[in-house]
Amino acid sequence: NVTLKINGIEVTVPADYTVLQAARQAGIDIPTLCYLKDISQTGSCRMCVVEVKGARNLQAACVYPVSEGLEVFTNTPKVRRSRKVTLELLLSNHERKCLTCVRNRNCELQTLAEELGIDNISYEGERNQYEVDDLSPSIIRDNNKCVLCRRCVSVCKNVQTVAVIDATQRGFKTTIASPFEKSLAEVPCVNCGQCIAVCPVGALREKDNTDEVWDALADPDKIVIVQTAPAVRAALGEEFGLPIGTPVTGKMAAALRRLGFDKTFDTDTGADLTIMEEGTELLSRIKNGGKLPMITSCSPGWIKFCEHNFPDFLDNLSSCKSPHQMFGAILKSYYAEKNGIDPAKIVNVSVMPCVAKKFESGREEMENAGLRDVDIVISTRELARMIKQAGIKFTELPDEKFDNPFEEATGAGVIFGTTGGVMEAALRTVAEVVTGKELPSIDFEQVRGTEGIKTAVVPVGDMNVRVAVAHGLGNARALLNSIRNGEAEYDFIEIMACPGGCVTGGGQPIVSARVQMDVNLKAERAKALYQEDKNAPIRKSHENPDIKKLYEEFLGEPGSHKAHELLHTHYHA
Ligand code: HC1
Ligand code: SF4
Repeated sequence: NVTLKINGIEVTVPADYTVLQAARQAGIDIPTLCYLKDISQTGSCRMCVVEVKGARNLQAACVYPVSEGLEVFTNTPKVRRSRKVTLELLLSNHERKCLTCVRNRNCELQTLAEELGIDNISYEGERNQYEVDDLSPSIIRDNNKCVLCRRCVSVCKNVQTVAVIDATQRGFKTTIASPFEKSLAEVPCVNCGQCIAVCPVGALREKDNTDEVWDALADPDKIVIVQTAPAVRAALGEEFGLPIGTPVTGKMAAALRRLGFDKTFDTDTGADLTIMEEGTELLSRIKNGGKLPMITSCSPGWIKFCEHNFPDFLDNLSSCKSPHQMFGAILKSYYAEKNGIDPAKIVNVSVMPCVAKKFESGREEMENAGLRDVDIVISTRELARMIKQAGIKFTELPDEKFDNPFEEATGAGVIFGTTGGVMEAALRTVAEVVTGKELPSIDFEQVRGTEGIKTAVVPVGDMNVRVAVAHGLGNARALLNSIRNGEAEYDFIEIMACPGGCVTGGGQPIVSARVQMDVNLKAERAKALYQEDKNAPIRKSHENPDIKKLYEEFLGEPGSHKAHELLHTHYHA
């Protein structure tokens, strides 16, 4: 530890802290813009400048290390003037359409303007004009609102190792763009949306599909069925002021009903179905000398990353469609048949924590008998917007259940939404199916937690199954390279494109850099899901009564011909 003085007050902090962290501990917020914990720490935006005793120039607090006896001043006239000039210059080249901006009232630039007391912009001058890139099915980039913080560049390059965006040109002409000014739709962007999640302003946003949902809801000829992904319930409440990590499953079901959906189902049911199919596939690959390791295929950002960067692993992908696609296919077949509904009248809407799901649902593989498995995908943020637009007071809603059938999915289904969850759900089922015996404990702690790559050897009957879990594409790349190079061998791998898994997907509520200094988003949201799992009356996918019935009445066995027709696909180069 070291002791320093901030604004004359002594504070003792760990020796590896920056001045920014030390001030935060002392209860003083230093404004930041380009800084984002674990992602971006360059001091380039100059918003966090402070005076350091003995130093001639102002110093960037986010990179300035603490030291014994250091004296720092965060609020002198010189500091305030410098920050204000920096911010006014930024604002003068910013399209200030706050009222119609998707980030209105959740914008770090707006907050800074308020906190720094900007009441006039004295540098009104020439402004760059850019065309909005809206060709991607998932992401819209509007450089007129970009503040050049480079947080998106950093997450895309360093965390995801996709690197399809970077700063181009110099000086006043600097922009963030893809090579040759191409659209994100024309480069190997995987649609993960992590760039949206880190953007402090409205320069990056999801493609909004809520109008299509409103239109379907208003059409008396359509039967509009909604399903919500496991991770949505762990974060939707944040949009309505509830603390991070508050599960809102019951209120969410109530809100969806009030929005006018004809049926409200839970993607967790699809997740249980996926486990039945994927578990069967794994056992068959192990027994019959099929391609190993088998790798999970529910994360569409990961699938696209694999197609672009690891085509030699495409046969390792499980042939299972992702849970919401499987469930969509079941709704337009089994459910339609059973209820005498013309499947062509069904509009399947998926609410996902993910923007890559918008891309996935449009893939040619994702259909049956000429009907799309899923028709419209909206993100958690878009659902929150719809609820607000409908004037529904979310926090005052009663807790309601999903609709019948598929009313109650299992705890295994719900943990799909966090890294390690698919693996744990699969192990619960595979181990019991193989041995025919109940497991003494179904908590696979080895694959939980936010470590980038987790590995374990799990006894399943008389086999030892070697498993690995990676989240974030940089970790996936490292794991796959170790297999390519012959340094490691596994039987079964879970990969999720987003760091943290779906709970921190690119479609989830956006949390400011300041809040993220103190809160581990991944862990807090995951807790909500583990809590729901723990309280679930049924915690194993193969014990889900609706899924059992689905096999009895319709699909036959897991891996049956019919199951393959509806629920599986093949990704090829
Ligand atoms: Fe996910 Fe999945 S867990 S991919 O992370 O397998 O998006 O939540 O819905 O489909 O179930 C996302 C989450 C989600 C699918 C499931
Ligand atoms: Fe990079 Fe993902 Fe953003 Fe595409 S969506 S630009 S891959 S961070």
